Amino acid sequence: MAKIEKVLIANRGEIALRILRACKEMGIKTVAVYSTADRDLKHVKLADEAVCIGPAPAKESYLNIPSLIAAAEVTGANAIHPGYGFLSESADFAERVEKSGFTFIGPRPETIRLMGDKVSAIEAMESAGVPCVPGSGVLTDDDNENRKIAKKLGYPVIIKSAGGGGGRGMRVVRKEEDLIDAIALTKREADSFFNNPNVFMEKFLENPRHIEFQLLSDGQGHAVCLGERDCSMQRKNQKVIEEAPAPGITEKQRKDIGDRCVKACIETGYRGAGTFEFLYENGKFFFIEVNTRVQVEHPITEQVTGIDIVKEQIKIAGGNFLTFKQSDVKIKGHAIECRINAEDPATFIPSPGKITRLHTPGGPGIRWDSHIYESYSVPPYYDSMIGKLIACNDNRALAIARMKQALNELIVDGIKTNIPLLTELMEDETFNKGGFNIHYLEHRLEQKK
Ligand code: MV4
Repeated sequence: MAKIEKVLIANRGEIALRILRACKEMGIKTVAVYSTADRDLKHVKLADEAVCIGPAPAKESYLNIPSLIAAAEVTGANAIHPGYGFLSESADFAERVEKSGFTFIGPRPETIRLMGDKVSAIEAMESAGVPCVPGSGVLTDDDNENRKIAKKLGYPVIIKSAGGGGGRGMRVVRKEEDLIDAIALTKREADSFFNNPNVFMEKFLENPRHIEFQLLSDGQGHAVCLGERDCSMQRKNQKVIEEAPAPGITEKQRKDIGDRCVKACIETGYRGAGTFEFLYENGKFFFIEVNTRVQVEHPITEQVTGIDIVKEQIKIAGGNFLTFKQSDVKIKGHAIECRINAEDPATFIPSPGKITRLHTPGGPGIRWDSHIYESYSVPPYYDSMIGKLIACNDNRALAIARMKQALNELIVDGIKTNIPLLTELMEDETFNKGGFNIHYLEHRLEQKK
C-alpha cells in the first residue's frame, strides 16, 4: 500500500468535513468533490482542491463512479475515502478504485462483498463463535422444507434478503399459512431491489434493543474492540439518538462479545473500521450484520475512548499496524448523540431551505459535528441530517443534563428541525431510565396521534 498523501473525499455534508479535519491533522492533502447543488459546502472551501463531479441528483454525482475516479486522477489523489452512505459499502466501487491504482480507505472489496451478503456474513460470524439469531441458510424453493425450518424455529419468524440490510426486504411471518407467500414475495422484492433473490429465515425477536460494537482491525493480525453503542431510539430504521456505552451492559458482556468480534476480524482478514450489529433481548446478544463503513454515530465512541476512528481508518489504509492493543482501550464517561434533521418534528417531512439564524452550543463536553452555517441553504436532494450534537460527561445522567442544556442553546432558524422532538425525548421518563427497545419511539409517536 502506498503512503497516503492526498485523499479524495467521496462524500458531502458533515462526514466530508469530518474526514477533511482528520486529513488536515495528519498533514494529508484533501480533494473535495461536489455536485452543482453543493458548491457552497464548507469542506469545499476548506479543501486544498475541489472538483465538480456533476448535477445535484446523487446518481449523477456522488454515485457516479467514473466521475469520482476521474476527479481522483486529475487531482493526483492517491486515496479515496467514501464516508458513509452513497458508495461506502459498494464492493464494485472499492474494486474499481483499487484497479485504478488508488487506495480505498475501507475494507478489501472481497470483505465488503462477504459482509454485504447477510448469509455469508452470518456463516463467518458463527464459525468465529459470534452468537447469531437462530436461523437458516439460503432458503430453497421446497415449501415443505421451509415449513419444517419455520416450525423448528417457532413462529414468529422473519424472512430477510441476503443482499438486503438496513431494514429493506424483510417480512415477519406469524402464522404457518402465511409462510410460503411471504417467502415468494420477499424473494421477488430481493431480486428487484438487490439483484439477489436469495432469502433466509430467522427467529423473529419481538422487542430487542439494537446494540452495535465498534471494531478496528489492521488486516495484518491485530484487531481491537472500542466498545458498544446503543442505537435503539430509532424510527423506521432511522436512528434518532445514540449513546455509548449501552445502559446496563457489563464489562464482562462487553469483553465477551468484543473478543468474539475481534476473533471474527482476524479470521476474515478484516481491514479497517467495522461495526458489528446485534439485537439484545433477555440478556443475550444476537449478531445480525456487519457495516463495513464508518457510521454516522462514530463520535460517541470517539468521545468515550479518546480514539479518532477516522484517523485510524486512514492509518490502516496506509498499511500501518494498529499502534494500541485491547488493554489500552478504556471506556470513560458517557456520550449521547442527537441527530439534527431538517425536517418537520411532527410529520418528519424534510424541510430544506435557507438557514437565517444559527447559534450552536459549546463548552465542556459538547461536540457539534456539522457543515451548516448561517445563510447556508439546505438542499432538497440528499439526506435531511444537517448535523450531530454530542454531549458527554462522567455518567449518563450528567450527559443527559448537558444535552438538554445544549439543545436549549441550539438555534436553527429558517427551516424546521427535529429539535423539539429531541428536547422532549431528553425529558422522557423511559429514555432517562434507559434500556428501551427499538419499538419505543414508534409506539410513543403512535400514542401521541
Ligand atoms: C431483526 C429484528 C428482529 N428479529 N431480526 C432491521 C434492519 C436490520 N438491521 C435488521 N433489522 C431487524 N432484524 C430478527 N431476527 C428486528 C429488526 C429491526 C430493527 C433492528 C435494529 C434497529 C431497528 C430495527 C427496526 C425494525 C426492525
